[in-house]
Amino acid sequence: MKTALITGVTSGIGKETARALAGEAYRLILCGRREGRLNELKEELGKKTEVLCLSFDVRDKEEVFKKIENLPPDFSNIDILINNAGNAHGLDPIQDGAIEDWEAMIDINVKGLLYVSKAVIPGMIERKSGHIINIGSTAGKEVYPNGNVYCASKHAVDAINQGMRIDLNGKGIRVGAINPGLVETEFSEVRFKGDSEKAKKVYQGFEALRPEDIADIIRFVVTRPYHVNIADLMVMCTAQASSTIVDKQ
Ligand code: NDP
Ligand code: 8X3
Repeated sequence: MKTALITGVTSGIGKETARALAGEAYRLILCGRREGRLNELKEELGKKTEVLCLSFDVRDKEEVFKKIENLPPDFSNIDILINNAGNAHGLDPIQDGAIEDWEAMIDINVKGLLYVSKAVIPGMIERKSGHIINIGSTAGKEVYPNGNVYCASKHAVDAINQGMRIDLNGKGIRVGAINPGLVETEFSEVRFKGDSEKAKKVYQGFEALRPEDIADIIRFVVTRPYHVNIADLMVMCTAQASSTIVDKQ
C-alpha cells in the first residue's frame, strides 16, 4: 500500500484529492490547520483506508519538520507528496496591496511548499522512489490585473517544480505540476476575506471547474506506470481561454 501526504485537505482541491486517493486505497496523511475538518475527513475516509491527520501551518518550519520527521512507522515512507496548500490573499493593484497579504502568499504558497518538500525529499532519495505533485495555477503561467503577488507566488511554484525535476533527475523521483484555471472552492472566499457574495460572483455565468475535476486528474497522474511522468499539466474549464478571457453568459 502506497502512502500519500496531501497538504490542504480541509477544503477544495485537497479534500477531493484525498477522497479520490482513498478510493485507490492509498494510505493517507491528511494535512491542514483546521483540526475539526481533518478529523471529519478522517472519519469518512478511515472506512476505506488507513488515515493519519497531521495538523500544522506550512509557514511554521519547526512544526513542519517536527511533524513529518516523527511520523509513526506505518506512515513514515511517503511515496506521494501533493503540495496543494495555498491561497490568494487580496486582489488589489500593486500600489494598494497589503503587505500582510503579500507575506501570507509568499510564506504559504512558496516557502511552505519548500519546507514540506525539504522534509519529505530525503526519505524519497534514500528509497530511490517517490512522486511529487506541485499544485501551481494558470496564474503561474500568466499574470492578470491585480494578481501581482499571487501570480508571482505561482510563477515561483512553476520554477520550483522545474528545478525539483532537474535536481531529482536520476534519483527515482517523479516531479510534476498541475496548473488549474478557475476552480470553484473556498479559494475566492479566502481571497476576499470571507465576503461570500463577492466570492460567488467569480464563478457566476459559466461552469467553472470543480475540485473533483482536479482530483480526478491527480488520480490519473499518480496511477500512471513508473516510467510515465506528467511533468506539467494545465487545465481550464471550457468557458475559460486565459486568466482574463472567460465566456460569461
Ligand atoms: P481552498 O481555500 O478551498 O483550500 C486551501 C487549502 O489550503 C485548505 O485546506 C487550507 O487548510 C490549506 N492552507 C491554506 N493556508 C495554509 C497554511 N498556512 N498551512 C497549512 N495549510 C494551509 O482552495 P483550493 O482548494 O482552491 O486551493 C488549493 C490549491 O490550488 C492552492 O495552492 C491554490 O493556489 C491552487 N489553485 C486553486 C485554483 C482555484 O481556482 N480554486 C486554481 C489554481 C490553483 P487550512 O485552512 O485548514 O489550513
Ligand atoms: C487560481 C486561479 O485565476 O483565480 O489560481 O488566479 S485564478
